Amino acid sequence: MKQVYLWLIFALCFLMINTINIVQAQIAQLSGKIVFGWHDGYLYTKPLDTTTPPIKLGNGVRGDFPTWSPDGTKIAFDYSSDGVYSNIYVINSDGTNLTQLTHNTAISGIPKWSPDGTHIAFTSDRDGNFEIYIMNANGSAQARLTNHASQDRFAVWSPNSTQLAFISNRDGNAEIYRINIDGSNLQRLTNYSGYDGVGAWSPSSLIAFTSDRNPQDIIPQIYTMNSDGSNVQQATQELVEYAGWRWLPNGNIAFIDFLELKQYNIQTNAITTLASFPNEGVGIGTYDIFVNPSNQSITSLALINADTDTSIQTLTSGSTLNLGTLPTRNLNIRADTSESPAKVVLTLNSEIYSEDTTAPFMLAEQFIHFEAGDYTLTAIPYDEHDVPGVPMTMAFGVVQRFALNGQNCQF
Ligand SMILES: [Ca+2]
Ligand SMILES: [Ca+2]
Repeated sequence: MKQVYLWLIFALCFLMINTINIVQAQIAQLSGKIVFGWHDGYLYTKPLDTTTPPIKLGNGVRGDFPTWSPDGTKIAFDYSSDGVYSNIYVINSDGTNLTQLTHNTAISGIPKWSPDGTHIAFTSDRDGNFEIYIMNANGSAQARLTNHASQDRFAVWSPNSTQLAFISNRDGNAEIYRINIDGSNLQRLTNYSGYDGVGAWSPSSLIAFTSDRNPQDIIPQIYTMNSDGSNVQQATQELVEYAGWRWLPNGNIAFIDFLELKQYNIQTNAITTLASFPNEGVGIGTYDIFVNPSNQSITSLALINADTDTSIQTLTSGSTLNLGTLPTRNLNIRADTSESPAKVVLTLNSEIYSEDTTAPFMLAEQFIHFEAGDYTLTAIPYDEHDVPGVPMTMAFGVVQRFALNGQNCQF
C-alpha cells in the first residue's frame, strides 16, 4: 500500500511537471516566506507569492526538515554529512552564520523552533532509540524528554511553548502523545488502531493531525482535535500530499500539496492555492512556512458618549467608571488604530462582542449599558490578509455611586 502510494505520487509529479506552468496560480493571500529542503539535497527559500523563484539558501547549504525561528530571521535544519548520522544546524535566513548545534554520532533531526523562540525540540536516537529532546536555541542544555524503548518522534510545540505533542508507537501503533517540556505529565491523545501522525498545534489549542481512520480514504487525511484529544473532526477528504503544515494567523491550515502551497479553511472546508512551487524537478521536500506579522496595532481605547458620539475619556488599565457621575448610561468604546485595519475584533470578558470592518471601530453598534462589575476588553486589529496585529487589552471596573445627603451610596 505504501509503495503504491509513493509510486502514485511520483507518477502524478511527472504529470504535474508538464502542467505546472499553466496552473492558474492565485494571488498569495498572505505575506511571508517558505523554506524547504528539496530533493536535490539543498535548502531553498522563496517568498509566499506565485512568481518569485526559489533561491538556494546561502548559495548552497545542504539540509532537510528546516524550521523558522518565530521572528523569521533564522532557520534550523538537520543535515547528514555521511548519509548515516545527522546533526542540527542553524543559519541566518540571509544565508550567513551557519552554526552546528548538535555534535553526536547519531541521528538528530526534525528540529522545531518553539513559538517563544527560546528552545528547539528535535528527535534523536543518541540514547539507543528515537526519543524527543529539547535544547536552548543556541544548542546548550540538550535534554531528553521521553524514555521508552519504542520510537518517539516528530515533536510539535504548543502555542505557549510549554508542551510538545509527538508520535510514538509505544502502545502498538502510531499515536499522538503530549508532554510538558520538563518531561512531566505525559498523556496519550489518540486511541485508534491505525496511523495517527501529529501535524501542528494551533494558537487556539486545536491540534491538527493525520489519520487513516476513515476506511473510505485511500490515504491519511487531516483531522483536528482539542489539545486533550477530545472532539476529533475530519478536516479534509481528498488530499494527496500534505507537508510543512502550519496554522496561519487567520485560523486556517496551510500545507504543501505537490508543488503548491494550499490553505484549508477550517470553517468552510474550502481549499485554495496560495503559491506555486519550483517546477524544475521531481521530488517531495520538507517545508516550513513563515507569515509576516501585521503592522497594525491598537493605540488607545476611548469611552464614548453614545448620545453625542463624543469621547468622555481614554480608558486606562485598572480604572473605575462610575455610572453615577458619567453624563449618560448610553456608552460605547472606540478602538483607535495605528493604520487602517480591515477589521477590529473587540472581545469583552473573553466573548467576541463585535467585529467592526469600518472605522471608527466601535464595541457596540449603537450603545452598551454596562452593569456594575469587572470587565476585560481586548481589541485585535487585522490586516487585509486576516493577519492579526498588536492587540490591546484593558481591565476596568464599573460602579454606580450617587452622592446622597453627603453619603456615597453604591448600588
Ligand atoms: Ca523511545
Ligand atoms: Ca493510532
